[in-house]
Amino acid sequence: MTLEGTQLELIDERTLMAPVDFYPNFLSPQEADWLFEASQQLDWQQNQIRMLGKWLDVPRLEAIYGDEGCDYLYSKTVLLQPSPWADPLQWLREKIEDHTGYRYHIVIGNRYRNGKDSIGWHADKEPTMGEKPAIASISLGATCRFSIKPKGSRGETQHFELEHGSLIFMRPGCQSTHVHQVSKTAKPLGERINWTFRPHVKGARR
Ligand SMILES: O=C(O)CCC(=O)C(=O)O
Repeated sequence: MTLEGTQLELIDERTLMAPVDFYPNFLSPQEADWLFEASQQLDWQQNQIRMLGKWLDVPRLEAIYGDEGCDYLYSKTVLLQPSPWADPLQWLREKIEDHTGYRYHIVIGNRYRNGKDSIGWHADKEPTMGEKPAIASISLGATCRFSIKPKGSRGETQHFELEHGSLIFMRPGCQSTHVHQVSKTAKPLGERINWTFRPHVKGARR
């Protein structure tokens, strides 16, 4: 049996949709304001990454909180060592766990100071997260454009406008099939803080 063109298109559209769930109003405006202000007081670092034989500043500030011993190494050169959970992040962790039904052991923060800060196309595939991690990502502050596309050349890029208080949930398997980014923009853009909640193989059992 052969499939007609329209049937094939339908199948492609369905299978290539990014495996994410988007909740624009996950936090109330009051919760989002409180978390944004509390996040600004936390411990932010300017890390360096080794690329093409050079050490370069990561184009954003970073932070990590989490269970003891849950170190996180990415791009083979940037080692993040978690501080114990800060109260506002522990509150957010429990809210996200209740909502998504998954457990998270670390949270990595990205602080984009303006439109020149960014994160390039990547998938989060570090083995310390285990196989097929669920990743929950919270946005605070300025709205940014989050883009996601299938790996390889097939399928379209999808864009989400991540507003203050929104949650985008990347389902298990998403990191194997898709890459994502937040690109630079020439438009004037205020500060934005993003928290990605992730599992870790050394996480505390709760
Ligand atoms: O800032 C964002 O929304 C994306 C962050 C991200 O892609 C990551 O931490 O891996």
